[in-house]
Amino acid sequence: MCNNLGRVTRYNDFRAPIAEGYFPQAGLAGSRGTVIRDLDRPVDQIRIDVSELETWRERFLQAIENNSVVLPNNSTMPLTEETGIDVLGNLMESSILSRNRGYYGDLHNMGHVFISYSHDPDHRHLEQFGVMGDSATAMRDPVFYRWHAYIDDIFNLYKSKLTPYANDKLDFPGIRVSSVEVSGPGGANTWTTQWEQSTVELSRGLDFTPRGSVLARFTHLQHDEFTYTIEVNNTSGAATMGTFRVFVAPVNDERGQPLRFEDQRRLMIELDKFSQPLNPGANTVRRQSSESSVTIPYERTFRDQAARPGDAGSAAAAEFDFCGCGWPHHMLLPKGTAMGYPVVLFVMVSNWNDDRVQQDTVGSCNDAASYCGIRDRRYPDRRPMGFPFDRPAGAAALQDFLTPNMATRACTIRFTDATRLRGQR
Ligand SMILES: [Cu+2]
Repeated sequence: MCNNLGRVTRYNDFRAPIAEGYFPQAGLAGSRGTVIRDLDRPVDQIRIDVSELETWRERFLQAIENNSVVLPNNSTMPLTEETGIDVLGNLMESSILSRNRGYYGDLHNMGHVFISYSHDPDHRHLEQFGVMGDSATAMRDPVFYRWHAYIDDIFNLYKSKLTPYANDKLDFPGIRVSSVEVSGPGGANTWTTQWEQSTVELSRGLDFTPRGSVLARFTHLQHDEFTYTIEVNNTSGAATMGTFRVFVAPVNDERGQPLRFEDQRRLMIELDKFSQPLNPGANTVRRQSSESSVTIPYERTFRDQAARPGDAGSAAAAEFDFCGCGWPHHMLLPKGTAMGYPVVLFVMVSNWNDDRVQQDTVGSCNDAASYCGIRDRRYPDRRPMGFPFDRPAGAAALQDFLTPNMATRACTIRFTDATRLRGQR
């Protein structure tokens, strides 16, 4: 939206041409108008019809409609408010955790596979899979966002069947958030972004043997680091612990009209989540953007993959890979615009005693736990991912949704179309 694009049109008609087909050798124009087709590629041991994908989709939607899933012995298991989303997630991202792989198939991943072979479904052109077939490259293809918009929509369909959170689920009696603001080089409540040019060593990733180092220079988005300041009044008379949940969302739609809350909540971006002791009385909580629970440091996003220790599949290799999980920190904030893109900052303090998960959290690389969880442990929050925006609410506007333990602040993201070299100011 900062680039004057509309929201993504979901890809939900598997018989329709994909208008923005992407073929790396030819760029965006390469395979415009491709339709996914029945796959028969013995060389990849893949033989599956598009109708199978449609059958899985129908069964998944039926599970949402019935609020229950069919098990392999043909009995049904209800989806509960506590674990329903996990059951559906495990059907969608098919693995041994799926309750019925034979029946519900492998919808999300096979969508990628169908699209990635749409240019050569029967291998007659001896082509390999396209970028959608590998999670390292899928985001290059515009259809990635259309496919995921549809996956999101399916889950939202399930969430829309749940009762909106009542005040007892949202409020934290005795805890009042009187204000939230951000400060940084742009001043109060103005975030600043620009381009940054970096150099990465690529020689290890090439399939020819270079004589020396191969340095690639690339330009990417970067933001100036900032600080949240949150004023919290604890009137409960005792010290307590709060979970701080920080989000940002656009204010207007593509036409510049105010977003309805139902649309805005689905555009909420989680920026951070952390727990913090709250003394009786007034508390000023400060938090640095670099501490975000959704991101990993720049250095880890671009680290040398050849440094992976141990053999493939070993504990050391798995630990290395887990440490690579997390949103790239340089992309924490949306790009913004030169004029200053209007957004709303949201913070909520929920009761940590209701949120916490009892477990020992040994291990490293827990700094992006919001998106990645903790390795070999339970997800470290009893509330659903995206809480409190994971389900529809009755409110017409964000302001009507707020309970006293929440606060918002109108902010802008100001983008400067200039490039600075990494490591220099
Ligand atoms: Cu995907």
